[in-house]
Amino acid sequence: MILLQRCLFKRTIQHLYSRSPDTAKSLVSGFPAALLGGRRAAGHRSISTPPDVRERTLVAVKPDGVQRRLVGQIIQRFEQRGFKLVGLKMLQVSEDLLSQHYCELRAKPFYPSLLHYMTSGPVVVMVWEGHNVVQTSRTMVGHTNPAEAQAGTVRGDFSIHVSRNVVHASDSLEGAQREIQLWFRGKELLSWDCCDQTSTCEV
Ligand code: DAT
Ligand code: MG
Repeated sequence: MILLQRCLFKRTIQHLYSRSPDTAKSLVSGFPAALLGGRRAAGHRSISTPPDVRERTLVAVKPDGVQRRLVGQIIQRFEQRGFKLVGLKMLQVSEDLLSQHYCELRAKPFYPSLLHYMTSGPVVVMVWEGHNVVQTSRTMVGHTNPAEAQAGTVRGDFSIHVSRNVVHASDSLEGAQREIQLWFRGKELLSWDCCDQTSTCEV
């Protein structure tokens, strides 16, 4: 019976987290560790911290990918893997936004041609959410240079040259956070419950 209560309570809090994290935090802070599963004292992730399925990353289909009608296939790979789409838009990107996005590359000799290529047509930019999504997305996207990218990765399957490598994915948690804030306004990102969430990840 206690186990059932814990389970129901945990589910309620998780649901609340997806809608109102602040309310959920203040709610759980008033409950004893035992009711939350007894995990706090053992040093495991407690229910008062958001579950890591909320990790998010930025993925963009670059102008060459859009021109070659690869948007659908790229989205399909992330859906198929089990990640959740929480933001999506198509835009003609400005040089100003790009220079912030690629601020670390400004001194590189290829930077001017990178800017020219990235502003040559529309891009489709999206935010994906899920367990370990930053690192897994990088693996799915493949090596920066398609010549070295493994078959089965997006770049390994759809591209041959570093200057036209089809897709972007954030390279770290900090990078993802910075890039998501750069490309999206808060209200453009949706927190929603995906019906298969418990089938793709233990929450
Ligand atoms: P990644 O996109 O894998 O994170 P990056 O951040 O080092 O790689 O570089 C950003 C983009 O710049 C990359 O996707 C393609 C372009 N680029 C990188 N190295 C290049 C090179 N040597 N010549 C031309 N373009 C390059
Ligand atoms: Mg990069």
